[in-house]
Amino acid sequence: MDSLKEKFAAKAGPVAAEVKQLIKEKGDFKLGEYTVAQVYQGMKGMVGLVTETSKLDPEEGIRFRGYSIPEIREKLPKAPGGTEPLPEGIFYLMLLGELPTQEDVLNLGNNWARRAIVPKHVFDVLDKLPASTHPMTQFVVAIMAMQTESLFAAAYKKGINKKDYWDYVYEDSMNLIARLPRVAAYIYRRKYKNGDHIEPDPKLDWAANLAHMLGYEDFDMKRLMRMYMTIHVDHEGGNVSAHTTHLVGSALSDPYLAFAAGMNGLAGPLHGLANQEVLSWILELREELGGGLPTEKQIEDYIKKTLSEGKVVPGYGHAVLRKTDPRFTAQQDFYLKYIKPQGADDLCEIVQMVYKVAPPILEATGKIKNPWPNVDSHSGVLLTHYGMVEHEFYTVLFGVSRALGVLASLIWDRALGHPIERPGSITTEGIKKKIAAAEAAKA
Ligand code: CMX
Repeated sequence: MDSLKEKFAAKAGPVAAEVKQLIKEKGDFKLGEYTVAQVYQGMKGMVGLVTETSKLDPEEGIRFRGYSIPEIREKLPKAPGGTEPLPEGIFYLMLLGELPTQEDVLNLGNNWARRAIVPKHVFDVLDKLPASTHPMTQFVVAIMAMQTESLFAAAYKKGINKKDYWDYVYEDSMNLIARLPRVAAYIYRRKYKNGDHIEPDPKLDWAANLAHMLGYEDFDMKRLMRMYMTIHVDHEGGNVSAHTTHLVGSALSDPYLAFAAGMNGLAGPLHGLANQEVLSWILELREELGGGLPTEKQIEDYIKKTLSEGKVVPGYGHAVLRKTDPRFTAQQDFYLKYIKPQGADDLCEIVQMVYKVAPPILEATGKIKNPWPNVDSHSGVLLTHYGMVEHEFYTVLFGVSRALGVLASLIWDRALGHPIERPGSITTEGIKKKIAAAEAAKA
């Protein structure tokens, strides 16, 4: 058993026993009430599932096991000479609830490097797809093709004790996380670099190796990739990709099936695909205005035009957050710290201008609950700055990072013995009857 798994096993047993006791003793305790609006409008604010890895506060943003984004950027171990955290560290933190040491992240990185070999048939399957296939579709197809490797599915077929589910889910999750960078890089090089593939370098950390296999060798892109992979990992359990992975996993579908389902959700423009949409939106804005830096008034007019056409302004708004997303702020800080001192970048500057202009316009609509930017608002322009201009690929990077959070959660789901998820539903007729009965009782 690897050391991370040993530490997890030691932790999971007592937590599972505590949760069982909690359900037994306090199972009837009411956590809240919900409204007709919540039932119709995406269950916002309804507490309906337990997620151990992170918690989102509407005002303050995400905390991973209690640590905010600025705290994890400061406290998590860094690569030698590096200034941004290693994603290995946030996975360790989410899984165990403890900050890792430098040695812990090194061990985890080596563990993933040992598991990183992608079976050949996965590449064969990808090679059969038309090159025009969207990178997110290719990503999901590759994850599904890797499902042949599922240790959970194989063990379940033979017959396993419930208490051992987490062990196989752990193995599948670790293998998946280890292999995703190679798969993502293969899709990128196949689609955009004439299939000129780059072998992994097992001496590099997980995120730097991803940058290397994508074809970006400079230190700056590796630093960006470490931060990018760290800040996109998790956003508590209710977002589409996390919730879908959890839901599908609750049917004891193996981690490949569950994660692929989650990635189909991430590929939606209201969720992860927004990072691609933001870049397209900014480029269209620039093109329409003849290139260069637009004025604030021009940006204002462009936002109003977007709204008047019944479209969303991508990168703005959030289902839970009610302030600027700290993941946006971290990326803004990255721009101001590492890029701007070498010379301002036009697209990054446009993002800063939109940040100034958009919120009052969105607020003035009177219906948008959060007029502030989310994570997707800034990520594309940073990647573009370092030469990754293929914006259809951006959501795949989001997906590679998101694997760390949703799979850490899936391991916990099975360790805690969560049952199949099956919320109740109601018809509109049923709602009307309930309202009428309550009003009649009052009269
Ligand atoms: N531009 C235009 N209209 C917006 C808007 C935006 N950025 N954000 C919300 N609205 C609209 C909604 O479409 C809704 O309109 P209708 O009442 O006509 O249907 C209204 O404002 C109320 O929506 P809300 O309660 O404020 O927001 P939701 O919780 O329904 O949706 C989100 C949240 C993120 C889907 C939405 O803000 C949005 O579409 N933003 C743009 C896409 C985006 O950036 N998504 C990425 C989110 C982060 C991620 O998951 O990666």
